[in-house]
Amino acid sequence: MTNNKYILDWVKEMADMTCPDKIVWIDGSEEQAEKLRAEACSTGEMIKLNQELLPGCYLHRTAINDVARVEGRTFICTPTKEEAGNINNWIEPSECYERLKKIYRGSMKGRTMYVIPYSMGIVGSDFAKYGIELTDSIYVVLNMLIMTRVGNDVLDAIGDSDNYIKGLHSKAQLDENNRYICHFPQDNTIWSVNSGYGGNVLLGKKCFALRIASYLGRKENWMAEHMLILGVEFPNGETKYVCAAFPSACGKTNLAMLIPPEVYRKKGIKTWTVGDDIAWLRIGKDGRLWAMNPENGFFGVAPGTNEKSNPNALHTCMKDTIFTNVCHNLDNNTVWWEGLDNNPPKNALNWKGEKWDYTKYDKADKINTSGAHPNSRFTAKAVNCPCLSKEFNNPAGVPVSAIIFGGRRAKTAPLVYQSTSWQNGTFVGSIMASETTAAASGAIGVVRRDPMAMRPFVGYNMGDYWQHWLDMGKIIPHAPKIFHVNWFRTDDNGNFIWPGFGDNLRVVDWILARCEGKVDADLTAIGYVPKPEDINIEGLDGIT
Ligand code: SAT
Ligand code: MN
Repeated sequence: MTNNKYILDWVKEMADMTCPDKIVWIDGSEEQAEKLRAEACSTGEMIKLNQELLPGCYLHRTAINDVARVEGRTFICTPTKEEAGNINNWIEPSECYERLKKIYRGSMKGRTMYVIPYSMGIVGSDFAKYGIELTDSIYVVLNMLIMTRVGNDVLDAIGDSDNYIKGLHSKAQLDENNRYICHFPQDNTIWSVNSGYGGNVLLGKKCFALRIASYLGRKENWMAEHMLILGVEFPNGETKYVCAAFPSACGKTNLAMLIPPEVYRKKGIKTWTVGDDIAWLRIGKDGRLWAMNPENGFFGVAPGTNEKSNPNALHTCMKDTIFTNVCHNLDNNTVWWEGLDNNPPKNALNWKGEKWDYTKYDKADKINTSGAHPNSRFTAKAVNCPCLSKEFNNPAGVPVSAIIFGGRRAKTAPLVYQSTSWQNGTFVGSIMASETTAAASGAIGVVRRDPMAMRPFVGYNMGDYWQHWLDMGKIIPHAPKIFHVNWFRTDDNGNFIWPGFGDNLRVVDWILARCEGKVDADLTAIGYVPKPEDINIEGLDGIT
């Protein structure tokens, strides 16, 4: 534990308000985690899966009304509305605290409050930032143990300072009308109540590592971005890194873990995952931009993950994984989701826990007819990923050659183009748009503007965020080049034109060649576009 007076006083104050029966400090030990897993299984909060086929794996179902981030209930509580900007929801901080206190009061009665000290980034490193999450959910504890670095060493690293992010989460009654995900950037505070869904309650993720961190980054001259980090190793042994920002459920995990096409593998080209969702970017001593993944695991979308689309993700989630809202195969006590294979289980429960009849599946009504919820997830450990970069635990991160923006666009946006400068690249990021997915509640498939894939995640005014991008451009001596991609263009019959997945490396290859000045391009009104012969399509069927 700790003698830190700030922490002890704050935990007491929060406990006095929420009235838990007891308080348990999470120490990061396997022993304690195992006890919590057993307790969650005994209450039905989790189901232990077939330990021969899926060792260390569990299934959890959220409440039916609680399956995605709720952007309409997410608030940036800065002293003035102006600071939060016109894209974020805003409540004045003291008013928000008062409103939420009423909901929190007594909400943990009959429950345990868990105190989770966690680090975003390598504990003790210059780039790490620390948080403590208080929660009444074992599911949250077990997910945080996978997604972040948890334990007493974090308390040691905080020492006697008050420099940590104070997160309070209570499931309360899971009442969607009183669901609040609130951020108080000036107070280093996050309050989340009445939800049990990942993105709303794993406070180290979007709440801290993007919303609060983006605010801190602006103050401290660095950037917190919704980006994967991918390494491409060339036969000469050199590895180049790209960061790519796509909205939720647009394939960041797939690109981060891609397997090179055969022609590339034969040449000895390899790819390595550093991160699949969040990048913290800082200027290195060498004047380049360096990226670090603050997380320690993957909270990936299950549906569509299969041997072909993402074998590395599939392998990663075959052990030590918590599945959320997937389909439960009762014959062998394993899990299934749409797009895993063509063998839907005959004897199964759907994501709601009801008997499921796969023959009734209707693409137009996935929520009610699919086995797995379209936003069902796996929480898996980074160390179990077969293509994890050896730089994953390097506290300095990796140097970034290119930044890639992209969205899901059936029409309009071409496969790839390059901006003409950092300033122009900032503009390209700012005009990003994508068709909405199941990762957030609301209509699906509607084109919406999503600047830098950060629309739901900027912890302050979007205009100031763009200014911060422009300002950073002025102080990074060797800035990465900025590109835009779209894997999702369709033909007149609605079929994808580009094969995607591993073949996306062909585009990344061109991008890296551009960064090295190895390949020419045509300058157009939107930026540089490749000469057709410069995208390597060797071994690709049907593309001419
Ligand atoms: O639900 S999360 O916010 O954690 C994942 C995502 O939407 O990108
Ligand atoms: Mn994300």
